[in-house]
This record gives sequence, structure tokens and C-alpha cells, in this order.
Amino acid sequence: MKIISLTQYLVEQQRQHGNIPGQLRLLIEVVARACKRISISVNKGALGGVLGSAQTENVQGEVQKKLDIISNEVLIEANEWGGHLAALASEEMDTIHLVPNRYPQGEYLLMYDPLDGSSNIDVNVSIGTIFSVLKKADHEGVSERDFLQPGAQQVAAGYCVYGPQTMLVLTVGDGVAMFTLDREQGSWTLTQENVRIPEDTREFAINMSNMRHWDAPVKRYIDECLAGAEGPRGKDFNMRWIASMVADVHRILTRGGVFMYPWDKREPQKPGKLRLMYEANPMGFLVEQAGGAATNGRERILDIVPSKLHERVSVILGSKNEVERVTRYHLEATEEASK
Ligand code: P6P
Repeated sequence: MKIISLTQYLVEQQRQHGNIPGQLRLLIEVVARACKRISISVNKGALGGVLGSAQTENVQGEVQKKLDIISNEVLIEANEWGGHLAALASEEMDTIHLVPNRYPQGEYLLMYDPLDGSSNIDVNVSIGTIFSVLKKADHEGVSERDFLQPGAQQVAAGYCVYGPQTMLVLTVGDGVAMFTLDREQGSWTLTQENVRIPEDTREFAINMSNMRHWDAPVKRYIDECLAGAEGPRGKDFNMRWIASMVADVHRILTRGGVFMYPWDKREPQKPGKLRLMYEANPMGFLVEQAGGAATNGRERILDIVPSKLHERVSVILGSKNEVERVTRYHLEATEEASK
């Protein structure tokens, strides 16, 4: 297999498509290097004294794990000096983080969830880093308002999954590429490009313990899947739920499936559990670039105009035909209700 490094891939993408100017290439390489450092801490586990709670809470009101804080700091330190960023935003911080004045400011905005799936850290189940890149509008200064762009404006997005292999999955708007960390070389090696999600699937991912709280369209869809070959779908379905979005999405990018974290009655004032800016948007961009679809049950996730940095959203993403079916059920229910 010809060894193509992340840098070579990015240089060739720039040559072919002109969509990775120098500052963006530096941003991606710096984030990829930070993910390597996070992977080293994650892999040390108890030996590195990094497991367990940090005894603090984040803006979401969630107890932070030590590795949440370590990962957030690694990404801040990695990105401050390069001159590519105007500011960054993290799930772990209330407000945006400006590049210190001692460094040059750049034109990009970086949003990330430094370590998604934290509940899995202490039980040794795959977790990941999710990131999204926007360009800042051309004006002086930067504020939270600069970040509030629809996901369709992303110039790059990706994740790093810390699993049996450490893999970096990336799109810059010309398909999805996967890189595997070669620990002996300490380098990201291209192991798959032009990733495609099968349009149909027999596998759904949802937290079934929430069934009694779901809205009717979700219940209708899952009931049909559970009815199997004798039911309206005429085929049996399998279920997976890793409770780590990065791991579930990686499986879907690799073999298809539909991932659902829908609105439910537990906290009706919240549109969903997952965050728009640094979970749903980057994953939605990747999934669409791989031929899949991503909606909130009623509209394309990448069309949603955010109103606040840590906005939550309902997420249905993956194999195109299944996402379209779930979305259709939602729209039919809305139409029914309006009669
Ligand atoms: P639940 C992890 O905390 C996360 O944000 C996603 O990675 C994951 O898909 C979801 O929440 C799991 O939520 O309610 O099943 O624990």
C-alpha cells in the first residue's frame, strides 16, 4: 500500500481543488497533532492518572472528567500560536476563547468537543474528539456572533476516534478521507478515501431506554424496525448503541446505519441532547460528504441557523433512505396535527 501522509493528502487536495489554503492546512495539521497527544493520554488510562472525575462542571452542567479538561487544554495550546485562528469555542468552555494578543490572528474559527463520550472513558470504550471549522466574516474583531453560521458554511470538519485503532476522519468539502495513526512513525497514514455510506441499512442506533419519552414519528419508525421481516419493512433490523457519538458515526461511515438522538419528553424545552455547533454540524457535514443525510427530523441540520453557541438539536443521520423515511414520518405527523 502506498503510504500517503496527512500532509501529502492535504497538499494534493490543495493542488487538485484549491480548497486548502495554507492557514487551513496548518489548522488541520495542528488539530491532528493535538489528537495524537490526546490519544497518548487516553491510551495511558489509569497508568497516567487521567481517569475519573475532575470534580468540576462544564457549561452544560455535566461533571467533567479529568481527560475532558486535559483534551481541551491540549487543543487550546496547539492552536493559539499558529496565526490561523481568530478564536475557538469548546463544549468545555462557556464563552469563545480569543487568540492571545501576543500571537497573530487568523481568519478561521474552530469549534470542538474535545472528548465526546466521556461517560465511556472509565469503562475503556471508544471515545473521540469532534471538530468543525468556519471562516470568520471579514471585519475587525471577533465575537460569539461570528460563530453563529449554519453548518453549510463549514470549510472543514472531522473527528478522531480513540478506539482499537486511533483514526482521524476528515472532510474539506471534497468527500471523506480516513487516516490511521501509525504509532511507530507517530504519523497519520491515509487508509481510506471517498468514503460512501450505503443508502439502505438494517442497523439503527438509538438509546432504547428512552422509548416511552419519544415523539410518535420516532416510535413509529423504531416499532417498524422491531417488527422485522413480518412487519411493514419486510426485513429484520439490528441495533447498536455505544453512547459515544464518534464511535456510532464511525460505524455508520464504515458500513451504513441510522443514528438517532431525537427530541423527547424528558426535557421538552430542549430541542435535543446533542450540540449543534460541535457535534451535529461536523458529523452532518461528514455524513453528507459520504452520500448520507442528516436532519433534525424536519429540516437539514446544515441549514439550521444557530442562535447560541451551545445550542442543542435533535439528530437523525446516516443512510440516506432511512433518514429520509424518519424525516417523512415527522413531516406527516406535523401535517396530521395541523388538520
Ligand atoms: P445517552 C455522549 O455523552 C453523547 O454526547 C454522545 O456522544 C452520545 O451519542 C450520547 O451523548 C449518549 O447519550 O443519553 O445514551 O448516554
